[in-house]
Amino acid sequence: MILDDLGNPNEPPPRRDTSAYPVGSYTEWDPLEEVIVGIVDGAGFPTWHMSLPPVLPADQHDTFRSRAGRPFPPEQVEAARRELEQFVHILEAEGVTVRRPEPIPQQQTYRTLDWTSTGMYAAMPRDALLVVGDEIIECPMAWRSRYFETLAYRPLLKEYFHAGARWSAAPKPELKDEQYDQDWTDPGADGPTRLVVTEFEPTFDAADFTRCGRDIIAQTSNVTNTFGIEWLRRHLGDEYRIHVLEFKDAHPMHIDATLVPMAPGKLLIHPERVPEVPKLFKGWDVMAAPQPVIPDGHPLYMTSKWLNMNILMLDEERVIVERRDEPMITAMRRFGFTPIPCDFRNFNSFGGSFHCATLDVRRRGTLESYL
Ligand code: DAV
Repeated sequence: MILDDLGNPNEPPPRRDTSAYPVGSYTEWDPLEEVIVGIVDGAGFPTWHMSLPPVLPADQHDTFRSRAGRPFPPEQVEAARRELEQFVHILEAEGVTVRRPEPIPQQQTYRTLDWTSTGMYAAMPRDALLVVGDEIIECPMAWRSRYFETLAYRPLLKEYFHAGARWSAAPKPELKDEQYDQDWTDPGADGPTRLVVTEFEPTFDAADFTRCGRDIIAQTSNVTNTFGIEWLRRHLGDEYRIHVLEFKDAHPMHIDATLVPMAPGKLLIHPERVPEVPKLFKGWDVMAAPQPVIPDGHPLYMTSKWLNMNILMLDEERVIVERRDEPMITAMRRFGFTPIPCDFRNFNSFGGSFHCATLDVRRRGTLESYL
């Protein structure tokens, strides 16, 4: 036996099993036990700000400018709400416990020392909260319209804390003008990536990180800066390795429609944004996502059509996919998975799909190395 300086046995730390914790998730694929599913109640166009054009589809800028601070079209919100209900039923039927946030006012103007804004929604828990191991972290989001977003989850966060979870929040950003590149111009679809966030203070969205046990893959984006990634790296400590990868994406925001680890040894990639499989994933089976099939006329206020990649794993086999996305359903079967279809196209309009709409609070598993 090896003894340390104090004469205690120097053994490796115990492999922490998530079953002992109310919050516990190390990967994107361990068996899902509890999940938060977002809500579209009160969802609205945010106050216009220069952080939006770098990521919104070009044909949506005028809509966002003219409807800033007003609700999204009620019939679309209603259709998305019905799809969320279907999604919840499917998850529950598959044995997953589903939790929901509490609506907070979104169209109410709030102010800090430097600026005013209205909110947006509590539809995408994946962006606002990051679960790593037994800890749940409130993210320092770069959009002023998302400044208070985590308040919708506070009843759940308090409950998880009382049950033994570790609950933390990154330093609350100021989001002053210095946080945004005031000279930002659009590099164009093929141009070099030019991010609108500066390194003034740490900001990140959880959706710019994807978890593979001890290895966490990250990207800088129009909401996540190097300062934010460094904060998280130091906060998480030596147990985790954060790898920052670069993709061919002139307008990056969130990694979960670009690089999607689905199971140990199985990786889904965007066929254009990931022209070469990152060396880290050497030896993994890689599938390029099939072309998305969302029709051109379907409103997508905030994203590209590549939301087809934004899937949710229930375990190493079952995967939730959009019901009308036949090419993806076929591709998933061929890749060895069991697709579970769910209608979600109306929800997609608001900027995300199954991965964005969820936060996996607990997946049964232990901390392992997969890369
Ligand atoms: O492809 O427009 C979507 C990511 C949403 N969290 C895209 C990025």
